[in-house]
Amino acid sequence: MSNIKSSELILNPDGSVYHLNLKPENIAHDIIFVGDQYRVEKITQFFDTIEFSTQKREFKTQTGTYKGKRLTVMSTGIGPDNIDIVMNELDALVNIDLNTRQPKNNLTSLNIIRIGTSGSLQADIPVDGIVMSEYAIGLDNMLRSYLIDSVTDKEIEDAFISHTNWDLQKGRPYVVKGSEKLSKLIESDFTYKGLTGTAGGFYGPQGRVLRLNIQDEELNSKMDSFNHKGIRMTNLEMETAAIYGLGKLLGHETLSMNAIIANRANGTFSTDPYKAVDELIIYVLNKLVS
Ligand code: R1P
Repeated sequence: MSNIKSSELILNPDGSVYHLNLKPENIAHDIIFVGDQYRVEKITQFFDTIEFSTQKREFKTQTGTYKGKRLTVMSTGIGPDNIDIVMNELDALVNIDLNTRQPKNNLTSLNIIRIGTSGSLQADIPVDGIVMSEYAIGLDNMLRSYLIDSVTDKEIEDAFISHTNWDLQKGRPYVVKGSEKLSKLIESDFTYKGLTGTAGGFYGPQGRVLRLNIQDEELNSKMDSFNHKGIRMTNLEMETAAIYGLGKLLGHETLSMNAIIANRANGTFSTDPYKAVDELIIYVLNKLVS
C-alpha cells in the first residue's frame, strides 16, 4: 500500500499530529472527551499526577493517572466538524505508523467517553439529570462523507424521517449505537437512556428562533414525541452521533454521557449548571477505575 501523503496526514515539525499537537506516547488507552477546554482541568484536578499537557486552538489535552489508572482528557471544541478532526487524528496516533505513514496491521481500539452538557427534550428528564446516549442520531451530515452503511441503523432513521416529515434537502439523518461494553461499565439507576440528537449548529439546527425563520418550527415538538419501539429522543447536543459514527468505523468503543443543563420541553435552565457536570465527572472517573 502506498504511503499516506504529507498533505493528507499532516504532521508538525516535532512529529505530532497537526491539530491535536500529540505524539503516540502522549495518550492513554482510556480517553475522556469534553467540549469546553476549561472542563479539562475540572477533571484532571482530581488526578494523582499529570504527565503531559498541550493545547492548540480548542484542542487541549492532559494525560495523567486517576487512582493509578492512566487516562487522557481532551477538549474537542464544539460540533461534528471538530469531531472529524479529533477522531481521525486520535486514530492516526494509535493505528498509523507515523514514520512509515502506513496503517498498522494490528489495530488498537481506544475507550472514549464524552462528558458533555446538553438540553433535555423531555419534560420528565429534568435539569441536573444525567442522560446516557444509548443511540445517537446525527442531523449534521458530517459522517455522510464516509461509507457508513455498515454502522448505521436504517430502521430507526426511516422511522425518524417519517415521524418528523424530515426534509431530505437537509441531508439524511444517521443513527449509530454507542458502545455496549462501555454502557455496561458506566450505567446506573440514576441515568436516563435513549436517543441523543446531534445537531450541526446551536440555533436554527436545534430549533431556536432569534431573528431568522427556521425551516421547521415544529421540529423540536416532533422530536419530543418520537418513539420507535421504546427508543425515544432524550436530548440534543452537537457531538455524540459524530463520535459514535467515526468510533464504529475506526474500531473504537465510544459512549456519551450528558449532564442536562437546560430543559427545552419546559423552557428551564439549571440554576447551577456546573453541579450536574461536576457530579458526572466524579461518577465517570470512579466507574473507569472500578
Ligand atoms: C454548545 O453550547 C456546546 O455545549 C454542548 C454541545 O454539545 C456543544 O458542544 O456540549 P459541551 O458542553 O461538551 O461543549
